[in-house]
Amino acid sequence: MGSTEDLDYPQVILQYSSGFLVSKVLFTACELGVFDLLLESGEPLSSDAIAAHLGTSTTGMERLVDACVGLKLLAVELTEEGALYRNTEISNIYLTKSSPKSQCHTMMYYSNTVYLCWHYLADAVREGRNQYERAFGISSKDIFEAMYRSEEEMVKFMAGQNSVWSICGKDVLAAFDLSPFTQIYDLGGGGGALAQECVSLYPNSTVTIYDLPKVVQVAKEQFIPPEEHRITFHEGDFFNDSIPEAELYILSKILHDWDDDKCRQLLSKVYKACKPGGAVLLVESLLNEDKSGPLETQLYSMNMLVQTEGKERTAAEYSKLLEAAGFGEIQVKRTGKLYDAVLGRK
Ligand code: ASE
Repeated sequence: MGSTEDLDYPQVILQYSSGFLVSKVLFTACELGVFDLLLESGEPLSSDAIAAHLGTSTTGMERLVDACVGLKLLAVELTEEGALYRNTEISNIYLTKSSPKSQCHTMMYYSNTVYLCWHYLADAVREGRNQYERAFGISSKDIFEAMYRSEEEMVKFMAGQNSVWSICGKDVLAAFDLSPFTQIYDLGGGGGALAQECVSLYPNSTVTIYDLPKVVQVAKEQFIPPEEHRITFHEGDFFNDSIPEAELYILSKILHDWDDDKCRQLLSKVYKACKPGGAVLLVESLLNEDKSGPLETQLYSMNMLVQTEGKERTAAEYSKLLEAAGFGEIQVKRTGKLYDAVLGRK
């Protein structure tokens, strides 16, 4: 147990209370294209030059880049011409739009959608439900009707969801040897970044992205290159339409959107469709058994409260859901990164 000497408690509380300020600085620098400009320029720039290029005020930009230096997202050097700013390695890799590991789309989704829902966190806790009605004035009867309320919102969500797989995709797919399964369905596969990681890691596999028709349309047109013949598509609603037979079903960040009843319903359907000897792979951020952490997962679970009908769960909770649907030989692999893997067999 930590004693009061281990941590400067007032300091910790003040840091926590300004956490959202940190997020907004990061989001704003991304949104305005500060990191993109400093990558493209190839040389350090003054805050006035950054402001001029991006069409912002000089007074605002100076404060934004200084705060980014404080966060170690930028580095500053004092020269005769004044302060010059450049990207750090982290921002070059994760915060520039052109980087293969870019997280900019996640930043935009958090800044423009998630952030607005979190304004009503107290209401969400009081009522135990998501906050689309308060945040956006729309019904939340069907959460994906609400989440995909415009094509723009849907594309932002798909792009954001895609970007995490450039960081954790390999780990969750290599957690188990999936090479015996060649015929794979990615249920709710969205923009298909995980499917792309899957066919690259398992060259003999073909992955079918099963998602709502409007999602599949956009995935085909904007996310999956037409020459990728190992990825195919199936338009449908996995609660109301049939699920075709396959050897492996991937449910990546699907069960966390739904309550236990809906999860059992979906898993039973998957079990019936699954070939004997086949399996289901759950990709989720796992809570500790006593729910004492990881903090990131606890926060994601709060986000599931404000945005969905689901929650983040422990490995035992997912195992129970899988067993209730008929799956056995359940194996859990923690990757040490944000997302983990649970495999159940038929
Ligand atoms: C969902 C995933 C997410 C539904 C809504 C969501 C994410 C953000 N909003 O299945 C990605 C995970 N990030 C967080 C903060 O939960």
